Amino acid sequence: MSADTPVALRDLAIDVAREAGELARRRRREGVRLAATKSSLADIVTEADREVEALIRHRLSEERPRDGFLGEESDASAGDSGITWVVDPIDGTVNYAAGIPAYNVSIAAVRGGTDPATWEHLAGAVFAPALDEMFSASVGEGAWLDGVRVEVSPQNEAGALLATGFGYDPTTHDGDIASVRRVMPIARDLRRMGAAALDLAYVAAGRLDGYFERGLKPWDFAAGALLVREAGGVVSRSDIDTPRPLLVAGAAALHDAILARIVQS
Ligand code: LIP
Repeated sequence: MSADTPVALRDLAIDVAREAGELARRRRREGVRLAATKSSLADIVTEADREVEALIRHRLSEERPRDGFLGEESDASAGDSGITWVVDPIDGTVNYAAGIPAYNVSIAAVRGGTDPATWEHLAGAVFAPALDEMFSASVGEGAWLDGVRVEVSPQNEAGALLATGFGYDPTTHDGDIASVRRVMPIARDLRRMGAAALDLAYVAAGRLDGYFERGLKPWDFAAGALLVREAGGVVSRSDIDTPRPLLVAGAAALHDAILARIVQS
């Protein structure tokens, strides 16, 4: 059983994310089959999502049987170690099903239960199999991309390169597009990659300057939020008592500017 230290938890997350990502990539090459739809016809789950989460769950319970588990595709289980694994087996599922390589395996270890408001982020790994890139972090030890330390980007005079996302419910799109309209005056351009953990990993690595999205699930941001914070950035969640909390991430000044433009108007 691995130690409870953040570094040991990070290293376990890296190992399991890489193994799970290789499985996801193999299944993608073999052909992806839709298993079901969830909140809407657009909210899909593939057989690979379920198989990859089962592998992750098995490997983590083998190594740390007393930990809790909160995953996108299976029932939550409370542990008694005080540590919970928060897992998105394939983040960017629609991309994955369409053959777009912007997908990842996101694994985070938190101290606390299934409520993100109680979490102390300990460690996380975001692995992008198609690009063979491993982003990782452990609290107090910085954020890393394939063994190289990364940091959020400084203010850019040309404007911020931002990313956002839209939910699967078409009735929410007008409001999200209104938020985009309010933020664009401080942006150089906008990306919509369809994988929240990758958006957050790219903010941590300075590839994106900032990111904002409403309605993310805990497994979408659990690992990526730690990456951004350990890379010197700020991640906030507001409107958490609404059905679609707002997550904003970036260097402190840009984070504040994005949040002010979305919330104040
Ligand atoms: C996705 C997020 C993305 C968001 C999608 C969806 P999934 O997660 O990564 O940022 O815009 O609506 O929530 O469903 O691919 O795990």
